[in-house]
Parts: sequence; C-alpha cells; structure tokens
Amino acid sequence: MTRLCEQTLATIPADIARPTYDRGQTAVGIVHLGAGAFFRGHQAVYTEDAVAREGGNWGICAVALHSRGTVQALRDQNGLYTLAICDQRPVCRIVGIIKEAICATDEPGRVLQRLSARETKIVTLTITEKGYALTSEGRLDVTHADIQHDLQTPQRPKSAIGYLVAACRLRQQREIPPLTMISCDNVSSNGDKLRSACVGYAKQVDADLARYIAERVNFPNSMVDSITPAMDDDMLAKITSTTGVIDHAAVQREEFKQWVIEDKLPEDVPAWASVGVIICTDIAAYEQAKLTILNAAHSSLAYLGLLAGLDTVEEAIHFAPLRRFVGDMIIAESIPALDYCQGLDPRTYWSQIQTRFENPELRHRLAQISHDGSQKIPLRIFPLIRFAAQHDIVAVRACFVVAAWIHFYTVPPAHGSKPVDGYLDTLGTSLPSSELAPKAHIESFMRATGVFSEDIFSLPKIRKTIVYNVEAISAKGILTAMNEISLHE
Ligand code: CS2
Repeated sequence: MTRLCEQTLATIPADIARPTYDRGQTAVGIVHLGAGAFFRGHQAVYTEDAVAREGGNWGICAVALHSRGTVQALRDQNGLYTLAICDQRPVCRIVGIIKEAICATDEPGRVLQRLSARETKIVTLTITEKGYALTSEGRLDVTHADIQHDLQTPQRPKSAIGYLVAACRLRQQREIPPLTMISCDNVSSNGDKLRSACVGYAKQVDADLARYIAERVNFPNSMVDSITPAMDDDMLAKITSTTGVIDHAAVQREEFKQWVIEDKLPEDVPAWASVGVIICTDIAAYEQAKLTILNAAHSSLAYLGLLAGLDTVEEAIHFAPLRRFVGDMIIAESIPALDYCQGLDPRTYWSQIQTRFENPELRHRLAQISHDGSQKIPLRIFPLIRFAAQHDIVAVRACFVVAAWIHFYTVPPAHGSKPVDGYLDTLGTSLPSSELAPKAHIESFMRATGVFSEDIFSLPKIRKTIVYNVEAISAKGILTAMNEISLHE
C-alpha cells in the first residue's frame, strides 16, 4: 500500500476533508516547538482552519527537540497527516498546514535560522511541563543539566529556552521585530512562566538581552484542551482502511477542542478568532478550572486506576468506587479552590468532562496520563491542598492522590504499567532507598524529589496524611485504603 503524501492525496476518498487552500503558496510564519500528537491535533488544526478561512502565510515549521521519528514521517509525507476525530461517528481529515519539519538535535542551525527569520512571527510551544526547567517555586532552574549545557554551548542548544533566547539575541542584533511566543502546555500562567524562564536564562548571558526580552517579546498566557490519546495499532488500522494510504504521523483526538489565548496578540496573527479560539483579557479562570478539574481528575484516575489494575480512562470513570472518589474530590476540594469562574458553572463543567471521559471511541490509556507525575501533581493537585490548608483543613482526597502517586512511583504494580518520570529518573540514586523504614522512606522521598514546595511540605498535618495514606495503600491495597479514607476525615 502507498504512503500518504502530495502525490497520493488524490487517491484518498473524496469525502475525507483535506486542505482547501493553496499549500504551495502558504509560506511558513509559525515555528512550533514540540511536534507531538497534541500539537498536530490541536494548534495545527486551528491554524489550518484559520488559513482555509482567511488565508495568510501561516504555514508551520514543526520542530521536534529530540526525537526523529515524527520529523522523518512528516518529511516522507510532505508534511501531510491524518487526524481521526473520535466521537459518536469517527471521522478522518487530512491536515496540511505543516510545511517543514526539523529535528533540532540534528539541525540546530536550521532551527535557529527559522526562529530568527523575519517571516517567522509566532512561536508556539508544547514542550510538556518539564520543558520549562522550573524549580518548585516556579523560577528557572539554572542548575538543570540542559540549561547548563545551553549556557555553555549557545549555538547548539538542547532546551527550548536555550533556543528561544538564542533566537531573541539574533533578532535583536539584526533588528528584526520580536516574536510572539505562545506556550500551549498545561502549566498555570504558562506565558508568564515562559517569560520568566527566558528572562532568567538571558540574565545569565547578558543584561541587555534580558531587558530586550522582558520589554519587547510578547508571551500571552494560553489554555489548551482536547483529549489526545497516543496512536495505537487498532486506530491506525482503521485510519488506513478509511483513507487507503499508510500514515506514520497520524493522530487521534476527541471532537471537543478549546484554545483560549490572552488578549496580548499583535494584529498580524492567523484568523484564529474566526475559527473558535477564544481571545480574552483574563484567562486565569479557564486555566485554573482546566488544571484543577479536568487534569486533576485525569491524574487521580490514572494513579488510582493503575493501582487498581485498570487500563483506560473510560474503564476508570465507569468503575463506581473510583468515579465516586474522584467526583467527591472535585466537588469538595477542587471547586471550592477556584478563585472565580467568569461565567463558568464548575459543576456543569465537571459533568461535561465526565461525559468526555466516558467516550467509548477513545482508548485513552491511564499509563499515558501517569507519565511525569512529578511535573503534573504540583500543578493539578497541590492547589487543592494549598487552598484547604489556608482554611486549616486537610484536603484528604487530594492528599490520597499524592500518596497513590508516591506509591505508584516507589512500588510499581507487579503487572501492568511501570512509572515513567523523566525528572525523577534523573535523580536516580539521590532518591532514598526503599530499604529505609517506610515512614522515614516516604518523608525523605518527598524531600529528595524537590517537588514539594515548602508551604505544603512544612505542614505536619499534610505530611502525616500523605505518609499515612502511602502506608495504608501498601498495607491494604488501593481500594480498601480508598474506601476507608472517609473514616479518617
Ligand atoms: C492528560 C492531558 O496526559 C495527561 O496528563 O491529563 O494531556 C489531557 O488529556 C489534556 O490536557 C486534555 O486537554
């Protein structure tokens, strides 16, 4: 069977949507760092729809910082890929807005050239939580190995921050207008944090460059949402039988999608607002609700579900004890912690999310969500604990989720998914050995991760609750420990 590419596009059944604008005439105006599935299913699609509607040179140069696989696949397919939208009636479309793909490890100079080109006006990023190299207090971790490397070798950066600052320096030197950089990661105040990381890095290099970035570069905050399970063989086979061509860069996602961008955009941007992107002055309400309701529920289902032997989000949300536990946590601990809701009814929002989790067409593995818990738990679960602590209450369910994550990482289930945590794995031997007495082990593990910010870790009640629950999970198993949790409130 043939591969999806410009030449085979005409062989694909006519009812499958494809680019309706002139790809050949659409030049690159956006560089995206992090060419993963989420970007291909979300920001790329919004941009393609905007170009299809109102035109503009907003082709995308997709940059993978490390991995070659997707870049090669996109190159082999002339940038084309299939998006499978999995809802009641799954549909495929071919997306063509990616005009160029680069693996930064192989061609760092080419990435810097693109980032510093006059035609490039916007950089979008999905580099995951850990890509920002932040400390638990939210500042740039200048001791981070990649950051140290980039400070020493600025022409061959490894980190996104290294690339962005190097590009800013080139643009400043060549007097090319500054970029707009839009972080699209599930990080609270992601634009502010990206700005602080870039300015923090530039300060190590040159005070004038740091001032230029702080004053001239635009970092809108943004919130992104669309559930995007990793591709699997079943879905790939369905896509191939629908399109009649092989696609090594295909992605799947649910139909729902949302993108909210802080209203700090220059005039010359894709016609995003005309295709459903919400552009508003204050996005904090959207972002907080997304992180502490949707993402908090996801992470809770992931650790509790995996420890209970479950595989997918759909299975976990249909499993009554888990559904009850997570629902109680959202109602009693997440929703009260929301600062304000800007027209959003949090209970309705939660009930819509449950329906999205129940989507039978999406095979969203809990293992995928469990990755990099050390980066996700502080953003998704700690705000619940922090809010309750301010009212002298212990958010017991949130603490239980933290305990489940610690248990999952330190005593992985004998069968099934093993923990993947890039950051914790680098700590390796500096994490305490599990031969210490359990209580001491758990406490020193918490301390050694550097993940627990002082405002949480210094409160004995919270520490005790987490430790108590890790021990309970070890001794009684996840379900008994979870059922007994209400007795200790
Ligand atoms: C998930 C998110 O993998 C995860 O951690 O919680 O990727 C989630 O699916 C998206 O944020 C939904 O927009």
